[in-house]
Amino acid sequence: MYEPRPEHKFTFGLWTVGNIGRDPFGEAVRARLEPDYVVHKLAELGAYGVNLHDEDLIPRGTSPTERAAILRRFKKALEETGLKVPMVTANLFSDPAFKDGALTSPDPWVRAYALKKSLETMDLGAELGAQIYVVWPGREGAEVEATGKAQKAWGWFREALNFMAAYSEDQGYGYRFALEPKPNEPRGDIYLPTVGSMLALIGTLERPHLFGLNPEFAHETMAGLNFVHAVAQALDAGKLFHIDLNDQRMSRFDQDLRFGAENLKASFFLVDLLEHSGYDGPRHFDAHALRTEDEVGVWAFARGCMRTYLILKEKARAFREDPEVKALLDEYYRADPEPLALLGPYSPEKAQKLKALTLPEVRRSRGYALEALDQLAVEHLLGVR
Ligand code: GLT
Ligand code: MN
Ligand code: MN
Ligand code: MN
Repeated sequence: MYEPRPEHKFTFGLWTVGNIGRDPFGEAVRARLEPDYVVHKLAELGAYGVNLHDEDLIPRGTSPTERAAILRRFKKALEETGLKVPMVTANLFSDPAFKDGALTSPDPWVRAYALKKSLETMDLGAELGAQIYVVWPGREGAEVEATGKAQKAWGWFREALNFMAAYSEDQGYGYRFALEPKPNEPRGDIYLPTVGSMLALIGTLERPHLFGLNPEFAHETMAGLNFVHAVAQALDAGKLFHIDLNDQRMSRFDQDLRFGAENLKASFFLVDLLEHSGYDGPRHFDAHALRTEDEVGVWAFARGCMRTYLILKEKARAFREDPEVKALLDEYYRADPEPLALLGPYSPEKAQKLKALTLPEVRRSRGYALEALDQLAVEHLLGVR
């Protein structure tokens, strides 16, 4: 039971299980894992796919012959295991050129280079069968307001996204672009901090239907926001194109913890939402093993992410089928026909009737039984129901 299988659509990035444990204070604690080795290990563990940045697979400065050899080995591993590459993304944050932004650098040389790198990553992804292209604007932000860049950055970013979508159409790649918000880190403040800000930007693009979200648990949580609500909003807008699952404590640096390691209750309701939403895209774990771990710990971490998801999925099913939960929810959403007839689309008659409406006093004194409902959720989570 709770054995991960490809049909569960679990994916990891090369950069996640391949994380070498560097942090701002300490050097690497683990050796780099070869991409084809990662593919074999992930397949053994029951994952569906592996995602990558251009540079995770082809390090900067690789010669064309070396590039071809890496690609050959990687594709062979994919063929042998059946693992997919559903998503690719360009690394627009490591190169020193990107220190004051990539697609929103004040230097047009850098903006052009970031765009070139994005187009080449789209070519690479198309060769590997990727359908989703993530844009994480980690360096598109600032620590200093004196430049006035905050007013210009939107235009530059929009222009780049429009260019990329047009290129994808031109080449017949069929990408769906998933934009990933984050409030801060590595920049002091990132221009596109939340799911809501990304959704608003999408409405201003030339091909909005090609753009959606790649929300990350840790990123909304860092800002003290409710990730379940953010995902629900993206779903409501038809914009959940991809999702980065991990865990995080609020108000800290980006921890990218094992899924469910910290906020079990929020993870439970997130899985509940995803599993009942009709979302059928990848469940991507953008997390990494703790710096304390060796390679054994890395695979324990990866297996743990997937098992916790499957356990929570089972608990969410049991919770929704619990007769006591159902009874409480029936009562919670009970809808009298009288007020219902006054809601919905506008009509002048309804407006008249609404103005004559008197709220029955019992609507003020009623309780919503949320203590009982929430306790049932907790008891399911604790495994006593
Ligand atoms: C980086 C970041 C993630 C993004 C990745 C995509 S890279 O690890 O912390 O949140 O999803 O570029
Ligand atoms: Mn993160
Ligand atoms: Mn991260
Ligand atoms: Mn992420």
